[in-house]
Order: sequence, then structure tokens, then C-alpha cells
Amino acid sequence: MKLKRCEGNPIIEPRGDDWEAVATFNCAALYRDGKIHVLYRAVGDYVRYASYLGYAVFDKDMNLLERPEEPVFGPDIKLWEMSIEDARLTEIEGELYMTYVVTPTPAPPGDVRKRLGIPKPQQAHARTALARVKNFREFTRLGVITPYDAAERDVVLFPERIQGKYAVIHRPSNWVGPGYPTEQPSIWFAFLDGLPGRMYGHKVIMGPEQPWEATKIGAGPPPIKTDKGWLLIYHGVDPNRVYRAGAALLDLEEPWRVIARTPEPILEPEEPWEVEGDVPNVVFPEGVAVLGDELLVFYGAADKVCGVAKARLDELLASLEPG
Ligand code: BMA
Repeated sequence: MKLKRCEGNPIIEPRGDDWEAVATFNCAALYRDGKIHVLYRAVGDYVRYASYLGYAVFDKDMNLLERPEEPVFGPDIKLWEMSIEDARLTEIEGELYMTYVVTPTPAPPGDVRKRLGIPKPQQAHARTALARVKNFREFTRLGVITPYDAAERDVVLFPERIQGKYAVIHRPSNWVGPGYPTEQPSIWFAFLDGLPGRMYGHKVIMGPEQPWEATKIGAGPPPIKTDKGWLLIYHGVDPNRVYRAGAALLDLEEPWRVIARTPEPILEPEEPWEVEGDVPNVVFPEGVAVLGDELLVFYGAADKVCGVAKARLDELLASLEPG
């Protein structure tokens, strides 16, 4: 089973000569009031490589309704946030929340550095923070939610409590090797003791299995509740650094139990704008909109533009292989 790309891709491309001039990628999405709301990561220059969030609104047929000229959210240097990256949106108990990556030392990707002759800088751990969002334009920072020692980029909230508690899926990329139950960066479950809160009760949900995800895996959009289980779309990276997307089904009550998983990727870089960009061969899903029976998956392509692809939800669920 493969996702089918929609007409009109890429749906968001760099624009102007300011904050979103060189790259607009890795987008969160949420369907509300008959519209699809998208928050995308935008980079204006390769010197700072600082990311901001831009906002775009589409109708159900993916016609662009609105794309403000100004960023809706950006880094606050006073908080040692130099870059705001890779947002994910989740509605919980009527409130809208966003997880986002804060990078204290952003740097352009390797290919760009090579092209421009920029040396590799020392980089500190990326961490993931939480914000409350109003109208997709007002953001209240609630602080970092990832463990102090963990390098974390792929953190998504469950839209409902699990066993009465808030819960997340995360990917501590340095929790590997001796002392950890996994050898490769893996997808973990944790409870959260509040919003914001501290993570506890960490359990590995799944690690890389197939060659296309052998180097590392990480959550894509927040999990989607279905009557068969939590549907988790995730990315897998192979030893050649090709990013593809897969899907898994997790138990509704105990989401650290994997019911099924796609052995083959459901989306992989094929189009020229997915193959070539600032980081070649990347599809990086971060947002979904469920429109009745149809699932729209929003993804960054080659760290340069945004794309959207779709599937029938029942077909995707049927294609997941138990075991
Ligand atoms: C990941 C993150 C993403 C990026 C991807 C491909 O580690 O940095 O933001 O899209 O790599 O470069």
C-alpha cells in the first residue's frame, strides 16, 4: 500500500527574500472548521539557518485560502532558542497544543555546508518543547518536556489520556547501546505528569526492523485513533540517509504494544522535489488531516518544500500486517 500524491504538489515553496526565502518544509496540520491548518518550518538564510513557523490554510480540496506574509512563531534568543523546528499539532480536551524542536546551535545541512564551504560546527542537543496554541497564531510557551539528558526531535502527544494519564511518543536518539534496551534510535512511549509535565514510565515501542529504516525511526504526525488501534505514521532512515515513511498500529489501551506494521514504506522520495533539495531524498511526514474516510498526510520534502499525499483510511489499516 502506497500513499497517493495529491495534485498541485509541492503545496508550499519558499517565497520572498526574508524569513522564508530558502526553505519551507516539515509541516504540522490539523483539520478544523472545514479547513486544513498547516504550520510549516521556514528558513530565510543559510548563515544562521534559524527556523520560524509559517502558517497556511487550505480548503478540503487543497486550494490555498490564506498564507500570511509574516511568520506566526519564531525563536526567542533570551530563552536560548535559536531555531524553532518541526512542529506537531494535537487537540487535547478542547485545547490545541504544539510540540516543537528547539535548537540552541542550528547549522545548515551537510550538503549546503559543502556547497558553501561552511565548516561543521559543534552542535548541542536538540530538545522538544510544548506550547498552547490559539487560532494558529498565538503561542504560549510551556517549556521543554523532554528529559534533560536526551536528544529529542520527534515528540508527539496522544490526543487522549492513556490509562487516565497524558502520554507521548518520543525518540531519544542518544538512548541507545549499553544500558538501554535498543541499539538504534527507536520510538518510545512515556506518560507525562501534566501539560507541561515531566515524562516517566519510558518503554520502547519499536526499533528499526527493515533495511529501509535500519539507521533510525521516529514518529511522524501524532497518533490517530481508529477502532483497530492507534495509527502511527513514522519515518525511517536507511544507511544512505534516505528518509521514507511507514505506518504502525498500536494497541488502544497499551500503545507500547505493536499490533501491526507495514513491512514496506508507504511513501518514499520519487518526485524531483523529494529527491533534490537542501537534503536529498527526504520525505518527512508531520501532519495529518482525517476527512471522513480519507487521510491526508502532510510532509516535508528534501528539507526544501511541503507535499501532501493521501490514502483511504480503511485501505491503509487493511494493509498493516499483524505480528
Ligand atoms: C531530521 C530532522 C528533520 C529533517 C531530517 C532530514 O534529523 O533534522 O528536521 O527534515 O533530519 O534532514
